[in-house]
Amino acid sequence: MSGITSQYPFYQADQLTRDEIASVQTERLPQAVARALKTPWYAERLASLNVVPDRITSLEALREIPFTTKEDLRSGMPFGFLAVPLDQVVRMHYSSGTTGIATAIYHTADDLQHWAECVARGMLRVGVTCEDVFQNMMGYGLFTGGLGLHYPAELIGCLTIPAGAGNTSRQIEIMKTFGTTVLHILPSYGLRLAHSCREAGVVPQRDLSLRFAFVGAEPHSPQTRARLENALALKAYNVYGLSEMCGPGVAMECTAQEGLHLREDHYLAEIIDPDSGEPLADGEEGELVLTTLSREAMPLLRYRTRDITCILAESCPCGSQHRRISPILGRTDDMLIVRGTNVYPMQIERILMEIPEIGSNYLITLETVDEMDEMTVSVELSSEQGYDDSRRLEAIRRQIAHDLAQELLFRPNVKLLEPHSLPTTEGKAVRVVDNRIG
Ligand code: DLL
Repeated sequence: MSGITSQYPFYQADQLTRDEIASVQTERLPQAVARALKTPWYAERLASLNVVPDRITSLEALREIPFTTKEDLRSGMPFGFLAVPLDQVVRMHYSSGTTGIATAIYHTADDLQHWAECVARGMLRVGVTCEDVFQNMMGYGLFTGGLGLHYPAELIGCLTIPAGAGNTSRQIEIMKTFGTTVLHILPSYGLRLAHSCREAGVVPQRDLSLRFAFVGAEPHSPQTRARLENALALKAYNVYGLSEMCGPGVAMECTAQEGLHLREDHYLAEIIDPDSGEPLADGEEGELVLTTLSREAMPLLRYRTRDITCILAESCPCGSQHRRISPILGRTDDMLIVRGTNVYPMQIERILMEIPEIGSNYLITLETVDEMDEMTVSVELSSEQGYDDSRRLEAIRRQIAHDLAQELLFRPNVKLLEPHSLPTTEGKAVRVVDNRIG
Protein backbone atom coordinates (compact mmCIF):
# COMPACT_ATOMS: atom_id res chain seq x y z
CA MET A 1 0.00 0.00 0.00
CA SER A 2 1.38 3.44 -0.87
CA GLY A 3 1.75 6.05 1.85
CA ILE A 4 -1.30 7.96 0.68
CA THR A 5 -3.51 4.86 0.57
CA SER A 6 -2.62 3.79 4.10
CA GLN A 7 -3.76 7.18 5.40
CA TYR A 8 -6.68 7.56 2.98
CA PRO A 9 -8.03 4.11 1.98
CA PHE A 10 -10.45 5.64 -0.56
CA TYR A 11 -7.37 6.68 -2.62
CA GLN A 12 -7.09 3.04 -3.76
CA ALA A 13 -9.72 3.83 -6.38
CA ASP A 14 -7.24 6.23 -7.98
CA GLN A 15 -4.73 3.42 -8.39
CA LEU A 16 -6.98 0.98 -10.25
CA THR A 17 -5.62 -0.56 -13.43
CA ARG A 18 -7.53 -0.21 -16.72
CA ASP A 19 -8.93 -3.70 -16.31
CA GLU A 20 -10.08 -2.96 -12.79
CA ILE A 21 -11.71 0.29 -13.90
CA ALA A 22 -13.50 -1.59 -16.69
CA SER A 23 -14.80 -4.22 -14.28
CA VAL A 24 -16.03 -1.59 -11.80
CA GLN A 25 -17.89 0.06 -14.68
CA THR A 26 -19.35 -3.23 -15.85
CA GLU A 27 -20.60 -3.92 -12.35
CA ARG A 28 -21.97 -0.44 -11.66
CA LEU A 29 -23.60 0.37 -14.98
CA PRO A 30 -26.58 -2.02 -14.65
CA GLN A 31 -27.07 -0.79 -11.07
CA ALA A 32 -27.11 2.80 -12.34
CA VAL A 33 -29.71 1.92 -14.98
CA ALA A 34 -31.83 0.05 -12.42
CA ARG A 35 -31.73 3.07 -10.11
CA ALA A 36 -32.67 5.41 -12.95
CA LEU A 37 -35.70 3.25 -13.72
CA LYS A 38 -36.96 3.97 -10.22
CA THR A 39 -37.37 7.65 -11.09
CA PRO A 40 -40.74 8.75 -12.51
CA TRP A 41 -39.03 10.50 -15.42
CA TYR A 42 -36.87 7.59 -16.67
CA ALA A 43 -39.62 5.05 -15.94
CA GLU A 44 -41.85 6.93 -18.36
CA ARG A 45 -39.16 7.83 -20.90
CA LEU A 46 -37.77 4.30 -21.13
CA ALA A 47 -41.09 2.43 -20.83
CA SER A 48 -41.38 1.63 -24.53
CA LEU A 49 -37.75 0.45 -24.79
CA ASN A 50 -38.15 -2.47 -22.36
CA VAL A 51 -34.74 -1.79 -20.91
CA VAL A 52 -33.34 -4.74 -18.95
CA PRO A 53 -30.73 -3.23 -16.61
CA ASP A 54 -28.73 -6.47 -16.29
CA ARG A 55 -28.06 -6.40 -20.01
CA ILE A 56 -26.58 -2.91 -19.91
CA THR A 57 -23.02 -3.78 -18.99
CA SER A 58 -21.12 -1.82 -21.64
CA LEU A 59 -21.08 1.58 -23.25
CA GLU A 60 -22.33 -0.01 -26.50
CA ALA A 61 -25.36 -1.41 -24.69
CA LEU A 62 -25.93 1.89 -22.90
CA ARG A 63 -26.18 3.60 -26.28
CA GLU A 64 -29.65 2.03 -26.70
CA ILE A 65 -30.79 4.56 -24.14
CA PRO A 66 -31.48 8.10 -25.40
CA PHE A 67 -29.58 11.14 -24.13
CA THR A 68 -30.79 13.18 -21.18
CA THR A 69 -30.59 16.97 -21.61
CA LYS A 70 -30.82 20.04 -19.41
CA GLU A 71 -34.33 20.62 -20.86
CA ASP A 72 -35.29 17.14 -19.70
CA LEU A 73 -34.10 17.99 -16.18
CA ARG A 74 -36.24 21.12 -16.29
CA SER A 75 -39.25 19.15 -17.46
CA GLY A 76 -38.76 16.76 -14.54
CA MET A 77 -38.63 19.48 -11.88
CA PRO A 78 -39.00 19.28 -8.97
CA PHE A 79 -38.94 15.52 -8.18
CA GLY A 80 -39.15 13.66 -11.51
CA PHE A 81 -35.50 12.53 -11.38
CA LEU A 82 -35.49 11.43 -7.77
CA ALA A 83 -34.75 7.71 -7.29
CA VAL A 84 -35.06 7.50 -3.49
CA PRO A 85 -37.67 8.63 -0.95
CA LEU A 86 -37.15 12.21 0.18
CA ASP A 87 -36.21 11.11 3.70
CA GLN A 88 -32.99 9.67 2.28
CA VAL A 89 -32.04 12.95 0.63
CA VAL A 90 -29.70 15.06 2.71
CA ARG A 91 -28.77 17.92 0.41
CA MET A 92 -29.93 19.80 -2.64
CA HIS A 93 -27.99 22.10 -4.95
CA TYR A 94 -29.74 24.27 -7.44
CA SER A 95 -28.30 25.36 -10.76
CA SER A 96 -29.58 27.94 -13.17
CA GLY A 97 -27.10 27.07 -15.91
CA THR A 98 -26.58 29.71 -18.51
CA THR A 99 -30.12 29.93 -19.79
CA GLY A 100 -32.47 30.59 -16.93
CA ILE A 101 -34.81 28.06 -15.30
CA ALA A 102 -33.00 26.35 -12.42
CA THR A 103 -32.83 22.61 -11.81
CA ALA A 104 -32.41 20.86 -8.48
CA ILE A 105 -29.77 18.18 -7.86
CA TYR A 106 -30.30 15.86 -4.87
CA HIS A 107 -27.80 13.84 -2.83
CA THR A 108 -27.98 11.04 -0.29
CA ALA A 109 -25.33 10.84 2.42
CA ASP A 110 -23.46 8.23 0.34
CA ASP A 111 -23.58 10.47 -2.72
CA LEU A 112 -21.95 13.25 -0.72
CA GLN A 113 -19.33 10.84 0.58
CA HIS A 114 -18.45 9.64 -2.94
CA TRP A 115 -18.32 13.18 -4.22
CA ALA A 116 -15.98 14.27 -1.43
CA GLU A 117 -13.75 11.24 -2.02
CA CYS A 118 -13.53 11.87 -5.77
CA VAL A 119 -12.39 15.44 -5.22
CA ALA A 120 -10.06 14.50 -2.36
CA ARG A 121 -8.41 11.92 -4.64
CA GLY A 122 -7.67 14.68 -7.15
CA MET A 123 -6.27 16.91 -4.41
CA LEU A 124 -4.12 14.15 -2.93
CA ARG A 125 -2.81 13.21 -6.37
CA VAL A 126 -1.13 16.62 -6.80
CA GLY A 127 0.31 16.61 -3.30
CA VAL A 128 -2.18 18.23 -0.91
CA THR A 129 -1.66 16.92 2.63
CA CYS A 130 -3.19 17.36 6.06
CA GLU A 131 -0.54 20.01 6.72
CA ASP A 132 -1.94 22.34 4.08
CA VAL A 133 -3.93 25.47 4.83
CA PHE A 134 -6.74 25.53 2.31
CA GLN A 135 -8.49 28.83 1.58
CA ASN A 136 -11.66 28.30 -0.38
CA MET A 137 -12.46 31.44 -2.38
CA MET A 138 -15.39 29.88 -4.29
CA GLY A 139 -18.96 30.88 -3.52
CA TYR A 140 -20.72 28.74 -0.90
CA GLY A 141 -24.42 28.00 -1.20
CA LEU A 142 -26.50 26.68 -4.06
CA PHE A 143 -23.44 26.89 -6.33
CA THR A 144 -21.43 23.69 -5.88
CA GLY A 145 -17.97 25.29 -6.03
CA GLY A 146 -17.61 26.21 -2.34
CA LEU A 147 -18.93 23.07 -0.61
CA GLY A 148 -17.56 20.92 -3.43
CA LEU A 149 -13.96 21.37 -2.24
CA HIS A 150 -14.69 22.23 1.38
CA TYR A 151 -15.51 18.69 2.53
CA PRO A 152 -12.69 17.03 0.56
CA ALA A 153 -10.19 19.45 2.14
CA GLU A 154 -11.56 18.53 5.58
CA LEU A 155 -11.48 14.84 4.64
CA ILE A 156 -7.77 15.20 3.91
CA GLY A 157 -7.35 17.06 7.18
CA CYS A 158 -6.33 20.47 5.82
CA LEU A 159 -6.94 23.52 7.93
CA THR A 160 -9.95 24.58 5.86
CA ILE A 161 -10.89 28.25 5.63
CA PRO A 162 -14.38 28.81 4.15
CA ALA A 163 -13.55 32.31 2.92
CA GLY A 164 -16.14 32.31 0.12
CA ALA A 165 -16.04 34.59 -2.92
CA GLY A 166 -15.00 38.24 -3.05
CA ASN A 167 -13.73 40.71 -0.43
CA THR A 168 -10.23 40.68 -1.88
CA SER A 169 -8.45 42.68 0.82
CA ARG A 170 -9.79 40.30 3.48
CA GLN A 171 -8.66 37.31 1.37
CA ILE A 172 -5.12 38.73 1.16
CA GLU A 173 -5.06 39.42 4.90
CA ILE A 174 -6.13 35.81 5.61
CA MET A 175 -3.56 34.37 3.19
CA LYS A 176 -0.80 36.34 4.91
CA THR A 177 -1.88 35.78 8.50
CA PHE A 178 -2.59 32.06 8.31
CA GLY A 179 0.06 31.06 5.77
CA THR A 180 -2.45 29.75 3.23
CA THR A 181 -0.83 27.12 1.01
CA VAL A 182 -3.73 26.01 -1.24
CA LEU A 183 -6.43 28.08 -2.94
CA HIS A 184 -9.64 27.17 -4.69
CA ILE A 185 -10.53 30.04 -6.96
CA LEU A 186 -12.19 31.04 -10.22
CA PRO A 187 -9.42 31.71 -12.76
CA SER A 188 -10.84 35.15 -13.58
CA TYR A 189 -10.90 36.03 -9.88
CA GLY A 190 -7.39 34.60 -9.46
CA LEU A 191 -6.03 37.17 -11.89
CA ARG A 192 -7.84 39.92 -10.01
CA LEU A 193 -6.47 38.66 -6.72
CA ALA A 194 -2.95 38.69 -8.17
CA HIS A 195 -3.50 42.24 -9.35
CA SER A 196 -4.76 43.34 -5.93
CA CYS A 197 -1.72 41.71 -4.29
CA ARG A 198 0.53 43.81 -6.54
CA GLU A 199 -1.40 46.97 -5.74
CA ALA A 200 -1.18 46.25 -2.01
CA GLY A 201 2.60 45.70 -2.25
CA VAL A 202 2.23 42.01 -1.38
CA VAL A 203 4.94 39.97 -3.11
CA PRO A 204 3.73 36.35 -3.26
CA GLN A 205 7.28 34.90 -3.27
CA ARG A 206 8.14 36.89 -0.14
CA ASP A 207 4.90 37.41 1.76
CA LEU A 208 2.73 34.37 0.93
CA SER A 209 3.19 30.61 1.24
CA LEU A 210 1.04 29.44 -1.67
CA ARG A 211 1.80 26.04 -3.25
CA PHE A 212 -1.25 25.24 -5.35
CA ALA A 213 -4.47 26.69 -6.66
CA PHE A 214 -7.39 24.61 -7.86
CA VAL A 215 -9.04 26.57 -10.64
CA GLY A 216 -12.20 25.78 -12.52
CA ALA A 217 -15.90 26.43 -13.04
CA GLU A 218 -15.19 28.50 -16.15
CA PRO A 219 -13.09 28.01 -19.27
CA HIS A 220 -9.62 29.46 -19.11
CA SER A 221 -6.74 29.32 -21.55
CA PRO A 222 -3.27 27.86 -20.85
CA GLN A 223 -2.03 31.45 -21.12
CA THR A 224 -4.35 32.54 -18.30
CA ARG A 225 -3.15 29.66 -16.18
CA ALA A 226 0.49 30.59 -16.84
CA ARG A 227 -0.21 34.19 -15.81
CA LEU A 228 -1.87 33.03 -12.63
CA GLU A 229 0.99 30.68 -11.78
CA ASN A 230 3.60 33.39 -12.32
CA ALA A 231 1.72 36.15 -10.57
CA LEU A 232 0.91 34.13 -7.44
CA ALA A 233 4.00 31.89 -7.45
CA LEU A 234 2.07 28.60 -7.35
CA LYS A 235 0.99 25.66 -9.50
CA ALA A 236 -2.59 25.91 -10.80
CA TYR A 237 -4.57 22.71 -11.40
CA ASN A 238 -7.68 22.64 -13.51
CA VAL A 239 -10.84 21.21 -11.90
CA TYR A 240 -13.85 20.37 -14.02
CA GLY A 241 -17.37 19.50 -13.06
CA LEU A 242 -21.00 20.50 -13.25
CA SER A 243 -23.83 20.60 -10.73
CA GLU A 244 -25.74 17.89 -12.56
CA MET A 245 -22.83 15.49 -11.83
CA CYS A 246 -22.47 16.70 -8.20
CA GLY A 247 -20.15 19.62 -9.02
CA PRO A 248 -16.35 19.99 -9.14
CA GLY A 249 -14.36 16.76 -9.36
CA VAL A 250 -15.71 14.93 -12.41
CA ALA A 251 -12.20 15.41 -13.77
CA MET A 252 -9.11 17.04 -12.28
CA GLU A 253 -5.62 17.75 -13.51
CA CYS A 254 -2.60 15.91 -12.15
CA THR A 255 0.98 17.13 -11.84
CA ALA A 256 1.63 16.38 -15.53
CA GLN A 257 -0.87 19.19 -16.36
CA GLU A 258 -1.70 17.52 -19.66
CA GLY A 259 -5.41 16.93 -19.35
CA LEU A 260 -7.82 16.18 -16.53
CA HIS A 261 -8.31 12.67 -15.14
CA LEU A 262 -11.94 11.58 -15.12
CA ARG A 263 -12.94 9.62 -12.01
CA GLU A 264 -14.10 6.72 -14.15
CA ASP A 265 -15.32 4.56 -11.31
CA HIS A 266 -18.08 7.15 -10.75
CA TYR A 267 -18.60 8.70 -14.18
CA LEU A 268 -18.83 6.97 -17.54
CA ALA A 269 -17.80 9.34 -20.34
CA GLU A 270 -18.62 9.46 -24.04
CA ILE A 271 -17.80 12.09 -26.66
CA ILE A 272 -20.39 12.74 -29.33
CA ASP A 273 -20.78 14.95 -32.34
CA PRO A 274 -23.01 17.70 -30.91
CA ASP A 275 -25.00 17.99 -34.15
CA SER A 276 -25.58 14.36 -35.09
CA GLY A 277 -25.27 12.75 -31.64
CA GLU A 278 -22.97 10.10 -33.17
CA PRO A 279 -20.11 8.79 -31.00
CA LEU A 280 -16.64 10.19 -31.72
CA ALA A 281 -13.32 8.39 -31.35
CA ASP A 282 -10.72 9.11 -28.67
CA GLY A 283 -8.84 12.29 -29.52
CA GLU A 284 -11.76 13.76 -31.51
CA GLU A 285 -13.24 16.94 -30.11
CA GLY A 286 -16.95 16.91 -29.36
CA GLU A 287 -19.55 17.13 -26.60
CA LEU A 288 -18.93 15.30 -23.35
CA VAL A 289 -21.79 12.99 -22.30
CA LEU A 290 -21.73 11.55 -18.78
CA THR A 291 -23.50 8.76 -16.93
CA THR A 292 -23.41 8.62 -13.13
CA LEU A 293 -22.30 5.16 -12.02
CA SER A 294 -22.80 5.36 -8.28
CA ARG A 295 -25.26 8.14 -7.61
CA GLU A 296 -28.28 7.08 -5.60
CA ALA A 297 -30.55 10.10 -5.25
CA MET A 298 -30.41 11.34 -8.81
CA PRO A 299 -28.93 8.92 -11.32
CA LEU A 300 -28.45 10.42 -14.76
CA LEU A 301 -27.95 8.41 -17.94
CA ARG A 302 -26.09 9.84 -20.93
CA TYR A 303 -26.36 13.42 -19.77
CA ARG A 304 -25.34 15.95 -22.42
CA THR A 305 -23.02 18.41 -20.69
CA ARG A 306 -22.71 20.75 -23.70
CA ASP A 307 -19.01 21.00 -22.89
CA ILE A 308 -16.54 20.55 -25.72
CA THR A 309 -13.51 18.39 -25.06
CA CYS A 310 -11.88 15.15 -26.20
CA ILE A 311 -10.75 11.95 -24.52
CA LEU A 312 -6.99 11.54 -24.17
CA ALA A 313 -6.58 7.78 -24.03
CA GLU A 314 -2.77 7.62 -23.87
CA SER A 315 -1.28 6.68 -20.53
CA CYS A 316 -0.34 9.57 -18.27
CA PRO A 317 3.13 10.05 -16.76
CA CYS A 318 1.53 10.50 -13.32
CA GLY A 319 0.62 6.81 -13.29
CA SER A 320 -3.15 7.15 -13.00
CA GLN A 321 -4.96 4.86 -15.43
CA HIS A 322 -8.17 6.85 -15.27
CA ARG A 323 -8.41 8.41 -18.72
CA ARG A 324 -8.11 12.15 -19.21
CA ILE A 325 -10.12 14.78 -21.02
CA SER A 326 -8.54 17.86 -22.57
CA PRO A 327 -9.30 21.23 -20.92
CA ILE A 328 -12.79 22.38 -21.85
CA LEU A 329 -12.69 24.49 -25.01
CA GLY A 330 -16.11 25.99 -24.38
CA ARG A 331 -19.75 25.03 -24.37
CA THR A 332 -21.81 24.18 -27.41
CA ASP A 333 -24.05 27.07 -26.40
CA ASP A 334 -21.01 29.42 -26.01
CA MET A 335 -20.02 28.95 -29.59
CA LEU A 336 -20.64 32.11 -31.56
CA ILE A 337 -21.30 32.11 -35.25
CA VAL A 338 -19.88 35.37 -36.53
CA ARG A 339 -19.99 36.09 -40.25
CA GLY A 340 -20.44 32.38 -40.81
CA THR A 341 -17.35 31.44 -38.79
CA ASN A 342 -17.51 29.40 -35.57
CA VAL A 343 -15.79 31.24 -32.73
CA TYR A 344 -15.18 30.18 -29.13
CA PRO A 345 -14.39 32.97 -26.67
CA MET A 346 -11.44 30.80 -25.56
CA GLN A 347 -9.74 31.30 -28.94
CA ILE A 348 -9.81 35.04 -28.30
CA GLU A 349 -8.63 34.71 -24.71
CA ARG A 350 -5.63 32.62 -25.76
CA ILE A 351 -4.44 35.39 -28.06
CA LEU A 352 -5.06 38.23 -25.64
CA MET A 353 -3.27 36.55 -22.74
CA GLU A 354 -0.13 36.07 -24.87
CA ILE A 355 0.30 39.85 -25.00
CA PRO A 356 2.15 41.12 -21.92
CA GLU A 357 0.75 44.66 -22.14
CA ILE A 358 -2.79 43.30 -21.74
CA GLY A 359 -4.46 42.99 -18.34
CA SER A 360 -6.76 40.18 -17.30
CA ASN A 361 -10.23 41.43 -18.17
CA TYR A 362 -11.84 41.51 -21.60
CA LEU A 363 -15.30 41.60 -23.15
CA ILE A 364 -16.52 40.48 -26.57
CA THR A 365 -19.48 42.49 -27.89
CA LEU A 366 -21.47 41.51 -30.95
CA GLU A 367 -23.73 43.87 -32.86
CA THR A 368 -25.48 44.05 -36.20
CA VAL A 369 -24.20 46.92 -38.35
CA ASP A 370 -25.59 47.30 -41.89
CA GLU A 371 -27.00 43.77 -41.60
CA MET A 372 -23.52 42.40 -40.89
CA ASP A 373 -22.13 40.89 -37.69
CA GLU A 374 -19.69 43.23 -36.04
CA MET A 375 -17.41 42.01 -33.25
CA THR A 376 -15.64 44.32 -30.84
CA VAL A 377 -13.06 43.01 -28.41
CA SER A 378 -12.62 45.45 -25.52
CA VAL A 379 -9.61 44.69 -23.41
CA GLU A 380 -8.03 46.30 -20.39
CA LEU A 381 -4.37 47.19 -20.42
CA SER A 382 -2.23 45.88 -17.60
CA SER A 383 -1.61 48.39 -14.83
CA GLU A 384 2.13 48.43 -15.58
CA GLN A 385 1.35 49.67 -19.08
CA GLY A 386 1.13 53.49 -19.28
CA TYR A 387 -1.94 54.89 -20.97
CA ASP A 388 -0.41 58.07 -22.42
CA ASP A 389 1.87 56.95 -25.25
CA SER A 390 -0.73 56.97 -28.01
CA ARG A 391 1.61 55.66 -30.71
CA ARG A 392 2.60 52.71 -28.56
CA LEU A 393 -1.05 52.01 -27.77
CA GLU A 394 -1.98 52.10 -31.42
CA ALA A 395 0.80 49.61 -32.17
CA ILE A 396 -0.53 47.23 -29.47
CA ARG A 397 -4.08 47.62 -30.75
CA ARG A 398 -3.02 46.80 -34.30
CA GLN A 399 -1.04 43.79 -33.17
CA ILE A 400 -4.09 42.39 -31.32
CA ALA A 401 -6.36 43.03 -34.31
CA HIS A 402 -3.84 41.31 -36.58
CA ASP A 403 -3.42 38.26 -34.31
CA LEU A 404 -7.18 37.90 -33.90
CA ALA A 405 -7.76 38.19 -37.65
CA GLN A 406 -5.25 35.36 -38.22
CA GLU A 407 -7.14 33.13 -35.79
CA LEU A 408 -10.74 34.08 -36.60
CA LEU A 409 -10.44 34.71 -40.34
CA PHE A 410 -12.22 38.06 -39.99
CA ARG A 411 -11.00 41.30 -38.42
CA PRO A 412 -12.77 42.36 -35.21
CA ASN A 413 -12.63 45.89 -33.81
CA VAL A 414 -10.26 46.17 -30.87
CA LYS A 415 -10.66 48.71 -28.08
CA LEU A 416 -7.97 49.22 -25.44
CA LEU A 417 -9.24 50.33 -22.05
CA GLU A 418 -7.64 51.54 -18.87
CA PRO A 419 -7.25 48.97 -16.07
CA HIS A 420 -10.44 48.37 -14.03
CA SER A 421 -12.78 49.86 -16.63
CA LEU A 422 -14.74 46.70 -17.46
CA PRO A 423 -17.36 45.40 -15.04
CA THR A 424 -16.41 42.45 -12.81
CA THR A 425 -18.61 39.90 -11.02
CA GLU A 426 -18.12 37.82 -7.89
CA GLY A 427 -19.21 34.76 -9.83
CA LYS A 428 -18.17 33.34 -13.18
CA ALA A 429 -16.82 35.97 -15.59
CA VAL A 430 -19.19 37.25 -18.29
CA ARG A 431 -17.11 37.42 -21.48
CA VAL A 432 -19.70 37.89 -24.24
CA VAL A 433 -22.51 40.36 -24.82
CA ASP A 434 -24.49 39.52 -27.94
CA ASN A 435 -26.67 42.43 -29.07
CA ARG A 436 -27.19 41.19 -32.63
CA ILE A 437 -30.59 41.56 -34.18
CA GLY A 438 -32.36 38.42 -35.38
O1 DLL B 1 -19.09 25.19 -12.14
C1 DLL B 1 -18.85 23.20 -10.80
C2 DLL B 1 -17.44 23.57 -10.50
C3 DLL B 1 -17.18 24.35 -9.40
C4 DLL B 1 -16.41 23.10 -11.27
C5 DLL B 1 -15.87 24.67 -9.09
C6 DLL B 1 -15.11 23.40 -10.96
C7 DLL B 1 -14.82 24.18 -9.86
P1 DLL B 1 -21.97 24.63 -12.68
O2 DLL B 1 -22.17 25.96 -12.05
O3 DLL B 1 -23.12 23.70 -12.80
O4 DLL B 1 -20.90 23.81 -11.88
O5 DLL B 1 -21.35 24.88 -14.10
C8 DLL B 1 -20.91 23.82 -14.87
O6 DLL B 1 -19.17 25.18 -15.87
O7 DLL B 1 -20.72 22.54 -17.70
C9 DLL B 1 -18.70 23.95 -17.81
O8 DLL B 1 -19.33 24.61 -18.89
C10 DLL B 1 -18.16 24.99 -16.84
N1 DLL B 1 -16.94 24.50 -16.20
C11 DLL B 1 -16.83 23.89 -15.02
N2 DLL B 1 -15.52 23.61 -14.76
C12 DLL B 1 -14.81 24.03 -15.84
C13 DLL B 1 -13.43 24.01 -16.20
C14 DLL B 1 -19.59 24.20 -11.66
N3 DLL B 1 -12.49 23.53 -15.42
C15 DLL B 1 -20.29 24.33 -16.15
N4 DLL B 1 -13.09 24.52 -17.41
C16 DLL B 1 -19.70 23.21 -16.96
C17 DLL B 1 -14.04 25.02 -18.23
C18 DLL B 1 -15.73 24.60 -16.76
N5 DLL B 1 -15.33 25.09 -17.94
